[in-house]
Amino acid sequence: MQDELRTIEEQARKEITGATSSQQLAEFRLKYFGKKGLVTQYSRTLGTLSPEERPLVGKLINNLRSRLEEALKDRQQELADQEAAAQFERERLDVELPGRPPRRGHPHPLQLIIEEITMTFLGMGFSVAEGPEVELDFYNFEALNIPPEHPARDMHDSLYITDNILLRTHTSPVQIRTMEKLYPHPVRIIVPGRVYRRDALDATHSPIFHQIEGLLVDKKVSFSDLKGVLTVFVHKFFGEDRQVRLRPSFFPFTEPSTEVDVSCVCRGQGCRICKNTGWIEILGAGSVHPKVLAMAKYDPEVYSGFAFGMGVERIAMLRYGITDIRQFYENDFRLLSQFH
Ligand code: FA5
Repeated sequence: MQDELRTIEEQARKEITGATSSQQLAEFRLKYFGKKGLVTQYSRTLGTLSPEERPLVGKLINNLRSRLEEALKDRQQELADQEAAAQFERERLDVELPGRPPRRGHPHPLQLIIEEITMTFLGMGFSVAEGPEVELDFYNFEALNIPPEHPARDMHDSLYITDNILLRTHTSPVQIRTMEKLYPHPVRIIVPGRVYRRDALDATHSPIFHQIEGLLVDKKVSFSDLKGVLTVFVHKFFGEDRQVRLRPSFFPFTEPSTEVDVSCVCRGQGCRICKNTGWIEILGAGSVHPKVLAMAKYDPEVYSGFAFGMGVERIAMLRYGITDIRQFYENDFRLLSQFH
């Protein structure tokens, strides 16, 4: 019997060591210690033994049982440790793996231009004013001396919402709104904003674009003040070596009116940007029309002023050498990520 028990123990130990899961260990327990288990069966034979043999064999069986239990426990622990180590390996985080940094946002090139121009005028004592993009016909046209049948309305192909409400075609209505608010105080504002026209989209036109309006109203403001302020702006924004040229023009809300050119980077040599003229048009301007002052209750006999309006996209195209206005709106990261 001793030999038999030794064989059982050897076999059992092999099975314990060979078990690779707790499931297999459970099966082992059943096979050896279950109701019909191999070791259990030996315990059952004790009754058939003589009283002398019984305690001896009983002890052998008990010892075998506890040795196997011990081995089983150790193997169980080993398997649990292995399982934990494997899980740890599976879930391991490589804390030294370089992260994926989120892409940094940055201002749109048009926003950069608006900020730079705004800062230049803030430095000259102007402040920023705003007005609605959905505007009354009165502010967009009538108060600016553009009555209903005036041909100047054709210059602004408008997007109407109702008979007398439209998307503003320029930032000039903010001139009137601000004068109404500030009367009788002097006015010195710039107005960056979005404007809308029924223009077809092409390389230099967009139905939605940006303007920056300027308005200065006070006593004894002359046309030469306009030229002075615009010259300072051009020197700051384009460079000290650039020249300013005023050409006569027409706007119903300014009198006299002018179109302002800046000398081209080619210094008059003639290039593609200036179409070989040596000059680039950057804005429209003029002395505020007496009728416009009167609309906002400023007495034209006492007050005078100047106003100007520039297209932000056109200026941004000049600054960055962009030849197609559509590039500003396409959100192409290859273009946008070049601006910081
Ligand atoms: C005006 O809108 C006047 N309100 C400007 C002004 C203000 C004159 C104050 C006098 C006193 P104009 O329609 O020319 O003017 O437009 C001004 C600028 O807007 C143009 O020089 C051009 O740079 C830009 N612009 C006009 N239409 C478009 C367009 N469809 N897309 C992009 N830019 C445009």
